[in-house]
Amino acid sequence: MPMTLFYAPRSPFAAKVRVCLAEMAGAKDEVEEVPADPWTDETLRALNPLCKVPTLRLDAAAGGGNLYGSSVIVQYLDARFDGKLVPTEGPTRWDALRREALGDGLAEAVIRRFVEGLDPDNARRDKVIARQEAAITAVLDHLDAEAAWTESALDLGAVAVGTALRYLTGRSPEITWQAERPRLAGWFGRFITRPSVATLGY
Ligand SMILES: N[C@@H](CCC(=O)N[C@@H](CS)C(=O)NCC(=O)O)C(=O)O
Repeated sequence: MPMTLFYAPRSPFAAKVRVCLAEMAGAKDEVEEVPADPWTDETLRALNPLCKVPTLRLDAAAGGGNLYGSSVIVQYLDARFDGKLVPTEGPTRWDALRREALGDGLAEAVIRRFVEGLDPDNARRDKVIARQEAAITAVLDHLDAEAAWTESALDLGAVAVGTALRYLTGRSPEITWQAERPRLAGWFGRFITRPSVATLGY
């Protein structure tokens, strides 16, 4: 039985894992991708106490069990399939993981801003939204300013940034970020044409 990756079509964290999977030679055939709604599908909780996506159900070759947390899942797959998306040592490793943290934080800020905006009666709403927007702006500026990474081979950090930008652009189109950040926008334009991204759907 292959491994199973439970994902939600709109989840940026699940998209990060799915893009990495598609970028790893030989890995995609070993993992069945199954859509799941973490908000309504409580069967997911038996695999992951947090009841979140992405969750990866391992196969017998791995001794069974489950992995969760998009970074943990990608690092597992990279090690197992020699995916070369997670540098194993040296400054490039920490740089990739640091950039992954920026991408994850960007996605989290976009999600939190959206969710807070759904509740007009929340007294803390404006303050929380302003804090998320400050983070979104600062992360975008930072990624554009350190744009040397956009010339390097794709790694986990770049995928995390790309899938977070894709989520930002779809979820919050009113945040226009591209014109002021041409290097980041240019890289993102190329990222979304990669087959691993273009075939995500949604
Ligand atoms: N840090 C986790 C975040 C995963 C996450 O928050 N997933 C969301 C979908 S984008 C989810 O499943 N939410 C359901 C919930 O919060 O109960 C990761 O990197 O995988």
